[in-house]
Amino acid sequence: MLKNSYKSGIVTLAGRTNVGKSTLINQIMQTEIAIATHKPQTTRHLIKGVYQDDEGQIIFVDSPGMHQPADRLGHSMRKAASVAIQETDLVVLLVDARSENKIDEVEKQIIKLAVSNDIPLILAINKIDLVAKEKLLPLIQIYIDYADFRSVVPISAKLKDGLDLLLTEIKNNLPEAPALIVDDTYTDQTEKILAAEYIRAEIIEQISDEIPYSVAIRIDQFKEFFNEQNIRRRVQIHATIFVDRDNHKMILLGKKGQQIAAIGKASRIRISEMLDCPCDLMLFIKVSPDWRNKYSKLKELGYQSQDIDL
Ligand SMILES: Nc1nc2c(ncn2[C@@H]2O[C@H](COP(=O)(O)OP(=O)(O)OP(=O)(O)O)[C@@H](O)[C@H]2O)c(=O)[nH]1
Ligand SMILES: [Mg+2]
Repeated sequence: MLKNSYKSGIVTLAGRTNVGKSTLINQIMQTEIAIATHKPQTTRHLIKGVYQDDEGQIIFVDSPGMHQPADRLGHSMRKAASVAIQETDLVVLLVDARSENKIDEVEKQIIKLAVSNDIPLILAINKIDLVAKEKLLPLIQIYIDYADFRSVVPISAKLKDGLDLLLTEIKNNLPEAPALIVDDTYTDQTEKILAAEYIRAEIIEQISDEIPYSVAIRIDQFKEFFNEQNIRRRVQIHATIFVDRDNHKMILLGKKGQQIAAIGKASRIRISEMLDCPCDLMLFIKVSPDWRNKYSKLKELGYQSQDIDL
């Protein structure tokens, strides 16, 4: 009986920057496939996670927070987000529960893109752990007056509150269809991509001001060592951190190289956990002026021509 009503489809998590999209995909997937930080504009590319249960399979797509782009990287992030909103079966619009009682321009654009492509929307009010319950109703009212949402679900991605209901509502609004992914792929994020992203997350967390926006990571070497039983014993990673300017390099290095050492140490611990084996991590810093506006550099770093295929 279950098989007959099996639901499947692609679901894009969209919204302003910093509303908790990556936190939500990680909580649903129960593993860190997308870095989530306290700073805006953390996610730069589309990140897919395959969730399944007895009732269906959902391919979640985490998208970069919509914002007005300031450079070519920003344009590429925005393009990725808008592709993800248009080429999907359902959009979950995430809104921060602390928002003022008005719809942001960026949210209007997301709604417009979805509606003009006939894509149903679900509204998820996130971070409800941070506001008084009475604040939610007026906020929800503004959104439901503005657009047609199939459902409205208040959640706390951080505390995993409301996620079961959100999953149920998503499945209710997906087509009856067989699973799209039949092997055990659960994400398109490779170990290499995740290693680069974990290093970037450490830089975002450890370094204040605007430097994180000017940073990109390239994995130059990812060498695996196996024992006689073909079990991976160790991984050796060399990575280059690109920055815009000389003084950014100095700040990243820190006094006597202490800052980069701290970033390396914390990243190595996180990467080892993800790889489930020890890893050696060598970090290099390179100044690449204005890389965020250079098409070839963006391509090399994987920030161009995104599509939704897994
Ligand atoms: N208190 C609280 N904090 C949350 C919740 N969900 C996310 N956060 C925090 O909000 C911040 C931003 O979370 P992200 O998941 O990186 O947000 P995002 O929408 O992916 O952001 P971008 O990728 O930059 O657009 C992080 O510090 C999260 O810990 C929540 O439900 N409650
Ligand atoms: Mg994100």
